[in-house]
Amino acid sequence: RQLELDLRLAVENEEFALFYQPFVDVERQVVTGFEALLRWHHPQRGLVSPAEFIPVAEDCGLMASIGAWVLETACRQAAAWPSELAVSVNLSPVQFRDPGLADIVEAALARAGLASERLRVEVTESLLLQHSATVLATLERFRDQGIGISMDDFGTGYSSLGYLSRFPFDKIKIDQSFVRNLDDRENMAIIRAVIGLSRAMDLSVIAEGVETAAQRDILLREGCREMQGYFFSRPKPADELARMLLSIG
Ligand code: G
Ligand code: G
Ligand code: MN
Ligand code: NA
Repeated sequence: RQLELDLRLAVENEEFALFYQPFVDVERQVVTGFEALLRWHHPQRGLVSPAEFIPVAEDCGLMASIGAWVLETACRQAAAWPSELAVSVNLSPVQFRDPGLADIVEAALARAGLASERLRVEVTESLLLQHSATVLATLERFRDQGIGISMDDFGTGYSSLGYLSRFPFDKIKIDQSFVRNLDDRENMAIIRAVIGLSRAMDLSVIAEGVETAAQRDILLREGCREMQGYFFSRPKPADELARMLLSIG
């Protein structure tokens, strides 16, 4: 397929970039960190969404090298930010097939000179279905190093609540599909349940996809103080973010 061929060239030609979207602690009114979101500048097609090319990369064996590039770049760029800001990197389940993933992460941190406490990783529920000892061992190494682990898109996959206690997560991300329509009683009930669950399990919680002041206010009232979404900021190119941080700095 053409996309696969183009993707192989993209790795060599470094056509990738990271955009960053802030996490906001709405109660304290501060930015606590940024999620790194991969972008591909295709020479003919322009910006291609990761939703389109990551599944291809996963199928054709390119995810490991793209994922390593993301880790390397995110750690290096975050090392230049103020030290209270964390960077959060999405990891594909495919990357966990390599038992050396924790070594790749440690090497990226060391080369960047980034404290491990400033890195967090985001994994989806599908990872936990692999039922593999490697996955648990890698996540436990992350935890032991002080790297935060977020369960991304919570509530959209095969969430077994047992997974939440068996794996060393410290944060749940409420999927944007639940935030989108808060007038819906079922969505609201799910959000309440997830917030309650996070409290009971001593996990922090963040709501994704917050687009309006009304959504922000409802979530805050329900006890979710950390949020992410277009209402606060769209994902921004790394250089634009660096300039913003410098001018605030
Ligand atoms: O940023 P955007 O909404 O277009 O991202 C679409 C999807 O791609 C989301 O599910 C997001 O988690 C995923 N994604 C973005 N960047 C990365 C990345 O660096 N690695 C992986 N594995 N997924 C990513
Ligand atoms: O799967 P993950 O949660 O990592 O994907 C995050 C995706 O959601 C990214 O592609 C990002 O660009 C997108 N996103 C972030 N904030 C918003 C928002 O407020 N509204 C919508 N529709 N998408 C968002
Ligand atoms: Mn994510
Ligand atoms: Na998500």
